[in-house]
Amino acid sequence: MQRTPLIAANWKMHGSTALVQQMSAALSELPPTNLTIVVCPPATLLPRFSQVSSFALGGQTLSHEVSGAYTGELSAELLQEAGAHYVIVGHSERRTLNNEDDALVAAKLKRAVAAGLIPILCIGETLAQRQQEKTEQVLAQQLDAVYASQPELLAKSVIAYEPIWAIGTGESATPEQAQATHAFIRQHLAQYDTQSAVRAKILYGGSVNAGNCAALFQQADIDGALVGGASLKPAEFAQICLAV
Ligand code: G2H
Repeated sequence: MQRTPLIAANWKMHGSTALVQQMSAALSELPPTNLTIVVCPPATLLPRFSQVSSFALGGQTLSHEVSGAYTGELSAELLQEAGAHYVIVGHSERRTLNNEDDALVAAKLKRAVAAGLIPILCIGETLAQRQQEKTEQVLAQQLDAVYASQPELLAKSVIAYEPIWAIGTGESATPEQAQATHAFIRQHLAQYDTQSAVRAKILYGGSVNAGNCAALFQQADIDGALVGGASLKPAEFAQICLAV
């Protein structure tokens, strides 16, 4: 791993004040390293984290608008006020369940960067797309939608490759599969900005756990992980952080 690693926890619509306390305690016991840890709880729990010296906080989505009559939405500034420095953008669950298309994802990422949040852009293919050997085409399209017309945003982004068939299924991509896809992503990013492509952190996500993370982290183009289910178990999430 050439770049400094980053591991993010995506709690999705899970968690509680008790879990905030347990996670804070578990992460505060980790030895100091160059690893960046980001915890993305439901937005209502962000202000419940009182001691965030050993890790950063992130939102799970944001509005592409600055402010206004958008009932139920959260702006970048509101997330920041609640303590977030990062925000997940374009998670496949948002793309599927909330009909977020590539154009909206691009607008959200632009808004996040403009406000000073670091976006974690999620991209990934379905099982059918992989079986039809369309993985690279799908990922290229998702990346082009964001960076082709605004390549300067790449230097301010983190990318997360999350094959949809591996999300919450217990079936992670093999380290070799993930590495091959990460290498393709980095090569594609070079079309926008060669220096930023070398520096970009590309996380792997999809059923990462304490048992499979070490082999993933050994791959040259895997710079960390976006962890869902296993991030709800503070001891296991801490183990994943120790394995990087
Ligand atoms: C993928 C991941 C976190 P899980 O969505 O973003 O979740 O680790 O449960 O597959």
